[in-house]
Formats: sequence, structure tokens, C-alpha cells
Amino acid sequence: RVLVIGANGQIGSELVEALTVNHGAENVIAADIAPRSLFGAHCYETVDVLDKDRIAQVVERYGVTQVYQLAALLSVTGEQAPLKAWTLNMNGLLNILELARDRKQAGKPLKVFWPSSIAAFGPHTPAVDTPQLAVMDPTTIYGISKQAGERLCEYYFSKFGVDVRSIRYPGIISYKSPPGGGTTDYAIAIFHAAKRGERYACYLGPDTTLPMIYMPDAIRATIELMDAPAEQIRVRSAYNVAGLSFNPRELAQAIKKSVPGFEISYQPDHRQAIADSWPHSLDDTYARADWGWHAAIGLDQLAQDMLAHIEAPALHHAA
Ligand code: VAH
Repeated sequence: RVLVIGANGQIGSELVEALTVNHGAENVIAADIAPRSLFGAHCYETVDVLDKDRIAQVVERYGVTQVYQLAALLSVTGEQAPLKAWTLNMNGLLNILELARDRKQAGKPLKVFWPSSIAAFGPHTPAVDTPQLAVMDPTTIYGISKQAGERLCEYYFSKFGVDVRSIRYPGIISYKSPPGGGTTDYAIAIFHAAKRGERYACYLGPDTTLPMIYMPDAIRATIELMDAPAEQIRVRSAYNVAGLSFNPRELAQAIKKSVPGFEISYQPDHRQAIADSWPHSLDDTYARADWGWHAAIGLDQLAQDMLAHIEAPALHHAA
């Protein structure tokens, strides 16, 4: 059985769908802090990832063998409540790693996925084709929690044999559920504006190139990593996984191919400094070599697919 914590989030909601296809609805438990699922998941439990006993109870009751721990505060929201972000992001991960250590000792091993992020890199990280092993001096509390989380994952693997795996996600673009306070989320809001025939005032400058990935590629990378044989997994911190890189100017040009009258303006705000601390592109040689990763979706396909499917987010939360 598979447990997804943070199932109401941008990634969690789509992971639940994909895992349901692979494992069957009866084998996927969606969990979040909300009293009920926002996406009609088959099986739902209210779980606060800071409540370790509650997680242990759900894992025991359902005979869970895989946990995806996605509950966190992202880069922008994290800067507004740094201590809350640190506590949720770090203790949420630690609770899962400790539970996995306990269950391994009890002969009931848990395989764990936890998302890192390009936010774990900082201003002194080589910005072009950022290598798997690089200087990391993150400047946001979110990025610091991701860097520390990677160290914890590698520690729990090396010291206790916990099979925890992780990906440094680029900015994830999707239309099914609203994102939660990320710096890269301009690349989602822009599609809502284009769909409504409105101009988009971008909070990042035109040349702010960032590593991005379209949700179907992000979900496929996650499942391919988790399905790979343990002996192939050489990186137990978090894998660089590249989707595509673009900047707001290039994204607007791709949108204009389908929405000729679309206009964008640039009004950089406090989020520009966060974006400027992150790399422009990633070298994902290790992921390609260890578990056969390759991105499939480029900018034109991303733009066309987003415009074909995007709706006002409120429609998804009609429940
Ligand atoms: C954010 N979407 O912007 C997240 C992600 C790399 C970006 O971590 O905070």
C-alpha cells in the first residue's frame, strides 16, 4: 500500500492519481491536514505530518510499504513564516525517516520519497548545467530546509539503511490544482491570464531563466526513481532532474503562438531575489545514468497542453 502525505497539494494530488493507476485505488491512501480530500481520492485520512504517532497508526492500519512525504511550505510562503516553514519541513521529514527506521528494525521496511528542490542551490552554485555535486548556499528558509533534508536522507540511508529517495524538483508547471506559494508559480499564473484574454504582469524580469518541468514529466521521474532497483540508486541525497529551462520572455513567446494577442509586462518584486539565487539549468547526468531518466516535454508542448486544459482553479475545489 502507498501513503501520500500532502495529497491535497500541487504534486500530491497528481501523484495520488498516477499511483492509483499503477497500484489500484484500494492500495493508495491520500492524507493531508485538511478534514477531507479536495480531489475525491478513493481512500483519505486526515494526517498532520507533525503528528508522528498518527502517521504510525495509519501506516500500521493499512500495511503501508511506501510513503511520499510532500507536506511543506514553499519558498515564498516560507519567507513569510521562517520558523513555521523550518519546523514543518524538517520535523515532517524527520518523523517519516524515524518511522522508516523503526519499521525496518521491526522487519516491516518502508520505502520513502521526499522532494528536494533546485531551491537547495544558492548564489555561489554554478548556475549553468548545475552539477549533481555542487556548492550549495541556499538563501531561503525553504532552500535551507531542502539542503538539510538532503543531508538527513543520506544519513538515514547510510546509518540505518532506510530506503529513502529524492529528486531536486525544478519549478513544476501544472493545471490541475493551484500551486502553493512558489517563486516559479508565475509560469502557472501566466496561463490563467492568457486563457482569460488578459495581460499578465510578471513579478520576475524577462530574462529570469529557471529550470522547470511539466507535471507529467515530474510525476514520471518520481515513479521511475521509486520503481528502480535499490542497487541502481547511487545518490541518496537528491537527484538533479532536468525538464526544460526558460524565462518569462520565452514563455510569453510560446503562449503567443496560440494566443496571438497575449501581452506581458514585467514588474519584478521581492521574488526576483529568490529567483536570482537559483540556477538557470541542471546537469542530470546521474539520473540518466542510474535510472534512465530523460525529459519528454518541451516548451511548445507544455504551453499548448496548459492552454488546452487550464481552468480557473476555483472550479477544482467545488467539493
Ligand atoms: C517554489 N515551486 O517556487 C517551488 C519550487 C524550485 C521551485 O521549489 O518554491
